Amino acid sequence: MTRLVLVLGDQLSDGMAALKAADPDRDVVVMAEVAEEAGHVPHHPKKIAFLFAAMRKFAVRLRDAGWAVDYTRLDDPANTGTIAGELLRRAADRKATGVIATEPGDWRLRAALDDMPLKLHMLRDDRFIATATEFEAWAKDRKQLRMEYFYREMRRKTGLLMDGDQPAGGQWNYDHDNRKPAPDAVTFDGPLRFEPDAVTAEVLDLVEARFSNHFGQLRPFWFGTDRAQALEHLDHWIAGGLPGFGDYQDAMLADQPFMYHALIGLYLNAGLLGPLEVCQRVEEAWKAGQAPLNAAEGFIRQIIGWREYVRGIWYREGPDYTRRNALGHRNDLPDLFWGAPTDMRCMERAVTQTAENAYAHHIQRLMVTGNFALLAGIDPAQVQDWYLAVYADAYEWVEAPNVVGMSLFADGGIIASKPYVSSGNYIDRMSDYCGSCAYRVKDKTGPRACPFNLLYWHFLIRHRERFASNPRMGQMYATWDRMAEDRRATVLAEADAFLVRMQAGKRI
Ligand code: FAD
Ligand code: DLZ
Ligand code: SF4
Repeated sequence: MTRLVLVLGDQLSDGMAALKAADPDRDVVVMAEVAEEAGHVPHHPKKIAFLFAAMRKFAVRLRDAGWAVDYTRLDDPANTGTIAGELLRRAADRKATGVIATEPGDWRLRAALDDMPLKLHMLRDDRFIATATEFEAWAKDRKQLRMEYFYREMRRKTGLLMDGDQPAGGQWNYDHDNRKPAPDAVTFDGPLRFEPDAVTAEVLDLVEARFSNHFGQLRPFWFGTDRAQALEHLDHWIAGGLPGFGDYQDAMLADQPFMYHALIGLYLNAGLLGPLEVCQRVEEAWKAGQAPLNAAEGFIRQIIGWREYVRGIWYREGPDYTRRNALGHRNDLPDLFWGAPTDMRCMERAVTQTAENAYAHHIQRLMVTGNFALLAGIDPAQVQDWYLAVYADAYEWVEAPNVVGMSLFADGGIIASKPYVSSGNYIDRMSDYCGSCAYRVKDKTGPRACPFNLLYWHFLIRHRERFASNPRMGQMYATWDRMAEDRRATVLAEADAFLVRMQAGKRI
C-alpha cells in the first residue's frame, strides 16, 4: 500500500529521515507551497521565493532519483492552503494508508500534523550533530546549560580542530581574538550572487503577485536555490571571507551588510548544506594555511556549538518556550521595525539592510535590534514573530532560542547568564554608525542623548530586584549608585518620555 512521504520547505536534504524510511517503488513524496506556511507570519518575499524555488528544484532532483512526487504549487486551484490539508487531499487521491514525516522545526506545524486524521509515522530530524538524546544526557543534571561546555563535547565527538584529545592550538575558544572593532575597509567582495534561472524567475513573478504586501524587497534576487549553488557560495566565502571572519565577527559598518560573514544560515537551515560538511571544508582551509585558527575555530564554534546548542534547548524546552516573558515586557513593537523612519542610525541600518537582503548579521540582530527591543521592554512574542518573518534563515527552532533566550532574557536565564544589554558605547566602539546619527552617543541626557544610553539604565533599574545579585552585573549597579541623585532622576525621566513617545507611535 502507498504511503505519503512529507518533505517540508526546510527539509531539502537527500538524506532526510522520512526519505530514508520510505520506498521509492511504492511511496509518494508530498511537497506543497501553502499560504499558511508563507503567511502565519509575514515572511520576507526573498525568503518565500528562495524556499519555493529551492523546493521546486528539489522536487526535480527527487524525481530524477526515481521518486514519485506530488508537488502542489501555490497557485494550484486545488491547493487547500495548509500542509495538513495537502496531505489529506493527496492521501485521498492516492488511497494512501499513512504518512511518513520528519519532525518539523516548529511546534505549531508539529501540532497540526499530530491532529491530522491520518496514521502518522514521525521521525527525528537526524541532520544535527547531536541527537536529542545526547543533548538531554548532557543537560539533565546541570544547573546551568552553558554553551561552551557543550561545544567542547561536540569538538570531541566530531574530531574537528582536535589534536588527539586536546584542542588544536591549545585553546578551545578564541573568542577574545574575535572582537576587533570595524576595519576601515572590508577586503571580501561579499556573498556570491546568482542570476535567477528559469525556475526562480517564475517563482519571483508568483511571489511578487502574492506577497508584495509583506515587508522586504523581493528584487534584486540573488540567493542560490539548489545544493550546487550553495556549495559554490560556500567555496567563494571560504576563499575570500573566512580569513577575516574571526577578527571582525562583531564589527558593523553602515554600508557593509555582510562584512566577513558566511551568509550560510539560509542554505544550512533549508537543508541544502550539512553542518558537518561545512565545518570540514573550513577545517581543511585552516590546515592548508588559507585561514587563521581564530577564524576557523570561531566559525566552527558557531555551527557545532551555538547552532547545535540552540536546537537542543528548543527541543528540550518544548512548545511553550516561544511565548515566555520572564521580564514581563509588554510594549508594542514600534513601526520602525517595519521600516518607519527613525533617527537612530544603527536601527535604520539594521532594518533597511534586513528589508533589502532578508539578512542582518549576528551583532546587528543581538546588539542593535535585539538590544533595543530588550531595553525598550517590547513584548517578546511580537519581537519573535518579527525575527521569524524577516530573516531568510529563520525557523522557529533556531530563531526562538536566539530571540527569547539569548536576546531578550525572556526564558529567565536558561541560555544567557546575564542579559545582553549595552548602552550606545558598545555600538559606537564596534561600528561607524554613531558619527552619522541624529542622536549623540556621548550624550547621556538631554535632547540628543542616544536612546540606548537612557534605556540602558531604565532597564537595569526596572529589573534591579532580579539582577542586582547577579555577580556579573554588580558593577553596573555600583556605577548607577555612584551617580548624583538628580542625574539619575533625569536619566529615568528622559527614558520614560522616550518610551511614551515610542508607544504613541511618534518618530524616535
Ligand atoms: P555567520 O556569522 O557567518 O555564522 C555561521 C553560521 O553559524 C550561521 O549561518 C549559523 O548557522 C551558525 N550560528 C551562528 N550563531 C548562531 C546562533 N546564535 N544560533 C544558531 N546558529 C548560529 N540564526 C539562524 O540561523 N536563524 C535565525 O532565525 C536566527 N535568529 C537570530 C535572532 C537573534 C536575536 C540573534 C541574536 C541571532 C539569531 N541567529 C539566527 C543566529 C545568527 O545571528 C545567524 O545564524 C547568523 O547571523 C546568520 O548569518 P551567517 O550565515 O552569515 O552567519
Ligand atoms: C518558511 C516556509 C514557507 C515560507 N513556505 C513553506 C511552504 O509553502 N511549504 C513548506 O513545506 N514549507 C514552507 N516553509 C517552511 C516551513 O514553515 C517549515 O518547515 C516549518 O516552519 C518548520 O520548520
Ligand atoms: Fe545608535 Fe545611539 Fe549610535 Fe545613534 S548614537 S547610532 S542611536 S548607538
